[in-house]
Amino acid sequence: MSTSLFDLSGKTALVTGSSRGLGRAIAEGFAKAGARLVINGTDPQRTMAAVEEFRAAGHQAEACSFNVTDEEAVLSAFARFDAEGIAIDILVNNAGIQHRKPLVEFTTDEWRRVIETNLTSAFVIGREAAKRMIARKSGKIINIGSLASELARPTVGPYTAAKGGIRNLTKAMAVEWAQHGIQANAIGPGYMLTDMNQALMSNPDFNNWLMSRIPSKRWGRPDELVGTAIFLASDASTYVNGQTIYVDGGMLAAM
Ligand code: GCO
Repeated sequence: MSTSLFDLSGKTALVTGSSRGLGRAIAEGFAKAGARLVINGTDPQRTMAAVEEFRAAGHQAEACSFNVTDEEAVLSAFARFDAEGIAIDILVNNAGIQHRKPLVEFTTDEWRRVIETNLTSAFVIGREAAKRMIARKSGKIINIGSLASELARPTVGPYTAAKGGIRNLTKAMAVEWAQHGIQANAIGPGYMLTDMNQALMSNPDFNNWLMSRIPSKRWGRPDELVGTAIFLASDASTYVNGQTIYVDGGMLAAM
């Protein structure tokens, strides 16, 4: 039973792509707030290693390794949850990839891979989670967007299209599922210190440009998403729906 607005005790959270990066940070924050975690990743060994670390820290965690673009694997995962009585109270659609090059150089298959991983997977996993949340008249869905949900920059066209889709998929989820006690929202991380951005961090020209665009004059840390994620996953946001909250050091506020 929740004892405070931000307490996730008694809740089970599935965070896709949570063996590392932003998903790992969010999952760790949820665990510290009392949630049981279902850790997901494409690599079973890395996923299990993460689960062992959660358990060593005294948290409840289990592994569920699947590629979010593999619909059969997603359906099998939810069949397992049903069979084992695991109710996913909180879903974070975090898994995603980046692919940078001029739009005219992308093959259609490369386009599809980014769209499938970053957008379609959020629909498929969101649909399966929502079917069960509707039956329980309760649930939290948090999609991970990006500054690219609002703005574009050269060389990340497919990612930008996908993340713009995340912003509006979140609204679509909200307008259909809010009546069933589900809150669907999104977090738009700014430029965060993650493996995906390593190439950018080590590019002095990009880094100088970025620092000129961010009022906070620094990259964000993955743990700086945790407060917003707990807010959206908890009883503190029961009347918040369809929103994208940007955690970006003020970048979207600046001309
Ligand atoms: C890029 C980056 C960005 C960040 C983030 C910004 O190449 O511009 O990968 O997309 O990862 O999404 O909000």
